Amino acid sequence: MIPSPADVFRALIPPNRREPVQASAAAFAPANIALVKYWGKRDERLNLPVTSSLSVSLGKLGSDVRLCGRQGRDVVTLNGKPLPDDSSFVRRVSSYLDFCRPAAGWGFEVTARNTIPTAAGFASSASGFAALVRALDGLFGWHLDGRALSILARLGSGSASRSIFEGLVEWHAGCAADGMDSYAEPLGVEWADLRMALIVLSRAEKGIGSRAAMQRTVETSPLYAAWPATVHRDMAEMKSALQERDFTRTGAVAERNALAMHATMLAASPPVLYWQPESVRVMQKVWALRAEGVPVYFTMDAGPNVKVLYLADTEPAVREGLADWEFVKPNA
Ligand code: 2P0
Repeated sequence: MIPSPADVFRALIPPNRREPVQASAAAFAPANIALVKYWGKRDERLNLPVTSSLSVSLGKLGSDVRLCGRQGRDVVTLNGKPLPDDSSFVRRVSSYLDFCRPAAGWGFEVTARNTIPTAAGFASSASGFAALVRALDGLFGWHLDGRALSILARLGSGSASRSIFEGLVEWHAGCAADGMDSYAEPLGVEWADLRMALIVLSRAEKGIGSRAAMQRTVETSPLYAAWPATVHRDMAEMKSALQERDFTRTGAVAERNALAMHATMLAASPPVLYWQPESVRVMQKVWALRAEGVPVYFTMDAGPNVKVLYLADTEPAVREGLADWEFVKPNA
């Protein structure tokens, strides 16, 4: 029988660690941007992906979460604003917290702060759930290892499995029905000069969330059949490019993988289009810079903003080329 998310929690959390060991706990987790994307699930309840994926974390850009217990319902504050109980975010967080309430009537006070624009395709659910899992680990004294934390974070949001770690991270798709082999881990490659900048085009909430868009793509896009093989090939080439610190190949694979993902979702019915005219202008500018000899590549996720990939020594040329737009550099 396929386990429920509650069964996964029960399997991973020691039975004698169901009560808080401290009054409150806080944790940070970085956002991450995929260089080879996760798009499509083989199991919706456990957030098990069709394919593996690979990301780079964004250093100090991410989510801080502070947690403490309280009597009664959950109270969630995001970026200084208390959220209404019936907001979709609170409902999602509360159903996740249901897996670890010590007793009925036990609530949580969750104070989350994102250092990255929320819900504009900058992966705040990934860093948010990863930070929440780390804070729960502290509050209850679970002392879980990275693999277990990654599995628990995945139950909140697939890409959160990768935000448990810093740097270059691979999320193994796994094949087990219970998902115990679907977790992220560091790739083991350090590349200090690799840079990713965020070009902020819109801080507005996106029209369709990635969860629904992913499902629609899997169910209706005639191009989805080609996606697993595309990712399989891109993962192999990306890993070899990263191991060799080959920037041209790394950038080329990241860019083509992102474009293939967007092409696949464009073919869904109704189509899923996250690009704005300004997104296309940035992509064309990146291509123009490359034609002038500046090694710079882009990737895009489920939102209109564009992320650019370059090496530290070309930063002046990249900043100058993209000076028309707001340029957010992690770790700056
Ligand atoms: C990624 N994205 O690999 C891909 C690329 C967006 C585009 O993972 O339903 O919020 O919570 O598992 O992780 C966004 O999807 O989806 C995402 P759920 P998630 O980063």
